[in-house]
Amino acid sequence: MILNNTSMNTLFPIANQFSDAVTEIMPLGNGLINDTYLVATQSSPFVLQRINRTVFPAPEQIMANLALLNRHIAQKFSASVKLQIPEILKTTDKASLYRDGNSDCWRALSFIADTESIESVGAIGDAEQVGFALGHFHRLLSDLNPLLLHDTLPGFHITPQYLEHYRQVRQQPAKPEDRYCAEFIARFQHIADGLEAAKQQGLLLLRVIHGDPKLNNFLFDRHSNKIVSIIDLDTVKPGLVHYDIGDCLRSCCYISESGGFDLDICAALLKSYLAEAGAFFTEHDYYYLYLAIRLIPFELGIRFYTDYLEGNRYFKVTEPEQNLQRAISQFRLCESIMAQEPAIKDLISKLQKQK
Ligand code: GN1
Ligand code: MG
Repeated sequence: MILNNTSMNTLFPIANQFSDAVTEIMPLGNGLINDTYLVATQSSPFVLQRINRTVFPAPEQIMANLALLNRHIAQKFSASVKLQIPEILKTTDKASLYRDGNSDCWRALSFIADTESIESVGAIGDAEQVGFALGHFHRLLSDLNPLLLHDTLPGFHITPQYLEHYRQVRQQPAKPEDRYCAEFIARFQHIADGLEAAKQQGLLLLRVIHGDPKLNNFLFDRHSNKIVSIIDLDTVKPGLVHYDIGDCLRSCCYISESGGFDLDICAALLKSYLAEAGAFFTEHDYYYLYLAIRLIPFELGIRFYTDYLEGNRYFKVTEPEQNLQRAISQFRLCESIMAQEPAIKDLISKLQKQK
């Protein structure tokens, strides 16, 4: 994205709320919800974000959760903490958020220097790093009462609700791509309930989750290639770690050439995840892993397809059919997962035995 002079002119006064030494502002990352910029200053750079108000109705709650997370991690023995998370930078008036003339909400976060994010897993070592980092994140927060956190996005990852909403907006499919999505959802709608039913029955417990641990939310140190940070913490809230594991695997195991699911990456990632977080994994947690791996791409496909039907109101697009194409990719990934069901289940049971 190139920033023209008009957008630059509107961003400078906003960035100046957080620092009086701003020199340059550049777009950062490729998130589909918030707008993110890197702000260079005469001292340290920082990250400036406009929080999407349609998606996150209560930005104060996001900031309160992030502050709690930072306090929780800060009181741990520092050598036991292997991940940094961004810190909140206050406005010159000491506020966590700045509301501009359009009532848009802006916040600033510390920038984790000398790191990079990746868009696809290049080597098994990357997958091991991601598994470790997600497991470590869950472990660091496993002694934080999830009910102390606000639910910043009610309904997030509650698949039956996404399905219900889809049913309300669905139309007669117009083209083959549409028909593929509609038929896929109709055929597999029975899988939507798995995790929520287990949660209702008390088989899976609420824990503190990240909510959006896709590959590019992990930051690798440029020199060591080790993950040193996890970002995008707006959806940290009470939930099932299974949502996180499913989301992390659907993004890391996606094979761009074929659209399939890479079992070797899955094996490496789960193994290192469990080496870190396995201590709190119960029999039920293991049992529901396969269902989670299958569910989250199905859910994301429904979310993309519904947004396409509703005119792309939630996920940013650069062309009108992009959410339809994104939905198809998720459903194809889900198909590949189902085709490998015996192998994935076998892998999970081997990991459980190694415990
Ligand atoms: C959204 O904005 P971004 O890319 O960090 C979405 C995730 C999806 C992801 C798909 C709050 O995250 O759930 O998995 O797009 N975040 C929210 O790319 O809905
Ligand atoms: Mg996100």
